[in-house]
Amino acid sequence: MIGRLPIAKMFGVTLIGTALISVVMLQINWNGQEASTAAPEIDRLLDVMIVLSSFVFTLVMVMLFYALWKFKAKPGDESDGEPIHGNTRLEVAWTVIPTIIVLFGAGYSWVVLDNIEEKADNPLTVQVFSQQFAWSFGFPGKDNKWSEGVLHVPVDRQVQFKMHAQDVIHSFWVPEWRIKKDAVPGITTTATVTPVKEGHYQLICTELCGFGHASMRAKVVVESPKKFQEWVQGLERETPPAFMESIEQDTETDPSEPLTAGGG
Ligand SMILES: [Cu+2]
Repeated sequence: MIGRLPIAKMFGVTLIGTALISVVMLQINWNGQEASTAAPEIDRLLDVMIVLSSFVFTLVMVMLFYALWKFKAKPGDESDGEPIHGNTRLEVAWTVIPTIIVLFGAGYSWVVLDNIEEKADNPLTVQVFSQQFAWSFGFPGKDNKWSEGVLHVPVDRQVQFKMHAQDVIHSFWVPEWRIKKDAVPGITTTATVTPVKEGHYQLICTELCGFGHASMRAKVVVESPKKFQEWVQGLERETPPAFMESIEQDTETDPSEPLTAGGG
């Protein structure tokens, strides 16, 4: 019985269902505005994943409802179901199709990650210090300028954020930039972002780090390079010694880069 499934019809219904669900799902702006070079690439990847997931979901639903309708017991039928000894074609199909989908997703994600993390010629390095429950930032230059709770960056220039967690694991996330990166005690992790839209954003801690986690936010301002320079020069405080020490002590996750102290 199972050997004579109406494959062509079921596949047709699946394609129509996939198209309908995809059209609805792709109308929704899931991630908000795109404010970095990485954002459109990540959103495109999400769109492709939405279409693939819609296909898998519809295929499973079509087969489920077909089985419910086709193999339903007649009223009063108390007998056991027909013994089934497998179906080679079906088993090959449900192994090969998901394998192709997963390998495609992995390959595509790899390419996107490679693109968005590519190092630009003259990136700005900003040290990011996270602690329960606050963010602060160290800027390049001899005097180790330091800002608490407010991060300014220039527009259209790549920024390499070097994370230094002071206590537990935190995570750096500006939704409009899409990039998310864990700050792990003892390790320097790096988030690479090129902001492309001036404006005000919010840096959110996205790793549950204790009682004050929900309020662990910082103000982000993307502005012209000139305004950014003025703002950095206007900073009065220097990075506290304990934070400077954490820069020296943390190990880099990318062994090809030497340790840099003081945001140089
Ligand atoms: Cu947190």
